[in-house]
Amino acid sequence: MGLFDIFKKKKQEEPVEAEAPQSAQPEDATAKTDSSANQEPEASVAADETVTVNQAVVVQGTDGAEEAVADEEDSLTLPEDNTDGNQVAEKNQTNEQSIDETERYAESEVVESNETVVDDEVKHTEAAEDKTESATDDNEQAVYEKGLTQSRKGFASRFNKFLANFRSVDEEFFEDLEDTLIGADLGFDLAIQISDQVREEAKLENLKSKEDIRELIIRIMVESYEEQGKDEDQNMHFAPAGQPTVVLFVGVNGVGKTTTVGKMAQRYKDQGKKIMLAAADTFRAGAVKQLQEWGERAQVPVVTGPEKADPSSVVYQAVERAKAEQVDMLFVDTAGRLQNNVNLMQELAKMNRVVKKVLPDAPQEVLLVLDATTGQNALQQAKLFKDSSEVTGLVLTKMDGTAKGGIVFAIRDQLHLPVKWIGFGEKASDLRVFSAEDFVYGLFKDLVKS
Ligand SMILES: Nc1nc2c(ncn2[C@@H]2O[C@H](COP(=O)(O)OP(=O)(O)OP(=O)(O)O)[C@@H](O)[C@H]2O)c(=O)[nH]1
Ligand SMILES: [Mg+2]
Repeated sequence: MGLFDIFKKKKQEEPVEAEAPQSAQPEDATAKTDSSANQEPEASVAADETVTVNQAVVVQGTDGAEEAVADEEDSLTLPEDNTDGNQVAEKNQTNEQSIDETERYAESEVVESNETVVDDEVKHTEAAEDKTESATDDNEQAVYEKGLTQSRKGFASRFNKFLANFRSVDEEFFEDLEDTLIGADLGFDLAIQISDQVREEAKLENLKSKEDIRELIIRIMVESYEEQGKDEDQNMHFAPAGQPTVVLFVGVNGVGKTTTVGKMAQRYKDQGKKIMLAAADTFRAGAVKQLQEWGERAQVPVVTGPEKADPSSVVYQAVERAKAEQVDMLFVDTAGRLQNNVNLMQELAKMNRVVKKVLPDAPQEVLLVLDATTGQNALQQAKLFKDSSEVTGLVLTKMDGTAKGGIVFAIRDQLHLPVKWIGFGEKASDLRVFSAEDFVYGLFKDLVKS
């Protein structure tokens, strides 16, 4: 069963009171939903003998990295937009503050385009939203629906505005469609590609009504998303039993690395695993303390070094300790900003090598953390990290704070890196294993009738 069929089936199973009048035939309701994408990942990496290393060499960091850095100083740049996200004050903002900002942002997006939205569609969206308010942590789909409220509203209002102007499938229609998709963060290339496909199929199937066109667009978005993800491995990878699984968290400043480490520590601790954290962000004042607070909350040990220590030496000590104490998982929090971006990339590469010297098969995962609210900027960051570190997957944070869920489509289209985790808020339970099914449903459920 394809992703779009699963989506339609979920729509069909929705409680009736929230339904809008039907205009399309329901799909086959007997097939089973494939929930494999939402399973907890299994161990899969083969064991090798570990190699002991001369600690002094590693701690001194004699990799020649510093010289290389000088040569390459100006050859890499990160997008400027994110540079002030590193303020300590911002890190200390309360939940209330950040929720307020999120709401203001989403409201301004929606208000801007709501004028032309057809009344019954707005009511339909609101009814569905009320329903998701009661989401519990146990119900994965409800968590997605709640977390994607802003994005769903944003998408619905963009689409409804676009379709309110719909008269016929002409050139103006395609221009508006492309603008709508780009506005939703899908990126230029994907917007054009989807628009071309809509053009082809609308003609082929001779679709003319607003409802048919609406469903066609969503179907093509979902199907092309599914098609592009065929070869992506979304599972987390683990070391064989008896060896620590090492996970490095990388990404620019302020994207949510430390928070994600804390959330994940809590999650796996709750599953009965023995967890250890490494505070390898020795650059930013307050970073170690922030991680220690998460460590205390989850009651897991945090390996730290002296102030301004070589981050790789902290990593080395942590890996040695994790191995000696037979922990199941070691999560390494890294800096989002060093003296410059080249230093940052060099440092991440060095950490990777240091881990391998103690545990040749580690790190099992290098998770690049991206902030969904930064849209296309996040894509640029990802390209840079992908080129210089061995990123195995993505964590997409702050999904609750964006009105443009289209970034998930753009990531798959342009990066072909699997989104493994998604963050819907600041609490530990707000981090979820990424599920394409729940995501697609949470984003589009108000746009397609059963
Ligand atoms: N709303 C929301 N906020 C989040 C989410 N994930 C992280 N945050 C917030 O984003 C801010 C930055 O998070 P950090 O974890 O400190 O980011 P970082 O990448 O470690 O930043 P540096 O250490 O400066 O590189 C904090 O206020 C977090 O609470 C999320 O999924 N949703
Ligand atoms: Mg941090």
